[in-house]
Amino acid sequence: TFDGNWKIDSNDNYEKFMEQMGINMVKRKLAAHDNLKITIERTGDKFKIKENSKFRTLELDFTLGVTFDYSLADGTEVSGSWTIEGDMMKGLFTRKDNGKILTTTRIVQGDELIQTYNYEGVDAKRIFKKF
Ligand code: MYR
Repeated sequence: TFDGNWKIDSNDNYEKFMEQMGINMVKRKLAAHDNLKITIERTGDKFKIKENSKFRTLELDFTLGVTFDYSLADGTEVSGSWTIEGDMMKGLFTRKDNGKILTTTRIVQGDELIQTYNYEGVDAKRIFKKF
């Protein structure tokens, strides 16, 4: 279900979330219009993600339940893992610079992939559509 090519369609509270993450205003403005595209390929417990945005292009692989390192587009480094519960992906990541926790989920509903984010009490959502 997660498989496919997903393109950002809309954001909900994403700027407030980025502010809570400590990202400065100029970067927040740019990131709110990052044209993010994600390609997801799942084979059993293994995922291959291709990420493309105005900021960068990258590919990564991870296995459910196995910790990996990831750098956010602004350079913030996190470490953590994804699991699946029911039809939801749940990610739990720890910032390397301050030890604080960032949680994220992905779910496919109809023709949308909805990703939620939480950091220090602030929630945001990014909604993707297939392309
Ligand atoms: C992936 O599955 O796409 C790779 C792993 C993602 C891990 C962390 C996701 C948190 C992204 C937060 C971005 C907010 C920037 C302020």
